[in-house]
Amino acid sequence: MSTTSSYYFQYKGCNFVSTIYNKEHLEQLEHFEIQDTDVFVVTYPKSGTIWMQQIMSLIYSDGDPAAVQGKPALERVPWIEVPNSNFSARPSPRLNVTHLPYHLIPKALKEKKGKIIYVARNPKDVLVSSYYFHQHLAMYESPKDFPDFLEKFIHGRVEFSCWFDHIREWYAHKDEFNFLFITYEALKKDLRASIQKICNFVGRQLDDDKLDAVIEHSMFDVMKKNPMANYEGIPKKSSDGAFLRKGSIGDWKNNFTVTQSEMFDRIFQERMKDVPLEFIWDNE
Ligand code: PPS
Repeated sequence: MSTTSSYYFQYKGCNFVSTIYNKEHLEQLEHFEIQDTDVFVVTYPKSGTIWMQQIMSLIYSDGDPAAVQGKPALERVPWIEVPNSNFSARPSPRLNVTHLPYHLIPKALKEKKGKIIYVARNPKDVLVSSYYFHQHLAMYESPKDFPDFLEKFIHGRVEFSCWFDHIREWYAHKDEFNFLFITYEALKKDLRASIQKICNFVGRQLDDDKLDAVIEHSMFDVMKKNPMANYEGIPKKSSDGAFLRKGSIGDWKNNFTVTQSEMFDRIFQERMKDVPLEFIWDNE
């Protein structure tokens, strides 16, 4: 199916899916009052958002699994850009996720109120994850085919626009915030060390038993079986679609041709040449 013009609307240069978001809410959220205890996990879609919803819920409940078994992740750690996210009425500490680009975030965050955790993932795996997600979730238009989706992704004709702009803009402005940068791949390779880093950043101390519990309930297989973590209830086009799909590093190798990969690498080198970030592209 081709993408119809009313499928997205643009707000300040960023693409939003019309059936999920609205301009009035996006306008209002720029003026949200921020408290020092507020935490915002910022991701480009498919970079580890629901994993971080799980990790943050567990960190703030000292590893108590009941915290992630009684209420859907969407209610525990909402996306602030979703109109019914109820930000202002929620009690402190407010844990949030967002896919917003830097220039649409609540302005008060730039006064160094609240905390930002930016989670990045290598963009080839982001693209592949997003491709299957669009194929399977009912709320999205299905991509025509992989080459077409690749083209759209590179040019930012996807929701939340261009991956390169998202990370470049956030990284360039990171010093304006209380800011922690982590990666999906670091979470995969050493979950314990990454969780400890997050705990230090948000000022939560967990002893070894509590840390073990956070790790156990954030593992892919455990999350996949937890209906409050895996978004089981979201309508699918087919039964094989899942938020927790493969959860691996390097699945892009099963989807990109050599030519597509080399083309992507050239664009990556060009667009990221002045950004001092290293990405992990495979699981070796
Ligand atoms: S969304 O729709 O933007 O909120 O998606 P997001 O949560 O950012 O990204 C989904 C991908 O994250 C993977 N995921 C995990 N990987 C490893 N371990 C755990 N616990 C985990 N939880 C989620 C999920 O499987 C998606 O990646 P792919 O590559 O599609 O499997």
